[in-house]
Amino acid sequence: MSADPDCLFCKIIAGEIPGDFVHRGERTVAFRDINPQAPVHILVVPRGHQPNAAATAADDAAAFADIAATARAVAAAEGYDDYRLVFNTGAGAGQTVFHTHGHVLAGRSMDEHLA
Ligand code: DGP
Repeated sequence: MSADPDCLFCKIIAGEIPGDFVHRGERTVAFRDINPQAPVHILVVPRGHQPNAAATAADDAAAFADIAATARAVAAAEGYDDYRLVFNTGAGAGQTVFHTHGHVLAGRSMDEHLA
């Protein structure tokens, strides 16, 4: 599986930078966001480096199934059946770390609209 030596999330996956992991799987990992926006804010990250969700969709669509399954599992492990799964895709959409990741958000009202 490819890794980018300059990528923050590749470094966290490799253990070069600490992460508060809640899941380490064959194809995905999950760790807590350093700047949580909800009581539960976990990043679900495919091990293989892709710059964003659009690239993953183009090159490894099956990775989305892995991400979705991991998101469900980590939310359930935190005690939540209801959660939000968000992919910021591209700098214009607010993406700041260019390794595909889904944000799992839970534990507060998600009633507000997205835009
Ligand atoms: P995005 O804006 O969608 O690219 O989200 C990137 C997220 O990554 C953002 O919510 C903050 C989080 N983040 C940035 N640096 C670190 C870090 O070093 N460790 C952890 N756990 N999260 C980080």
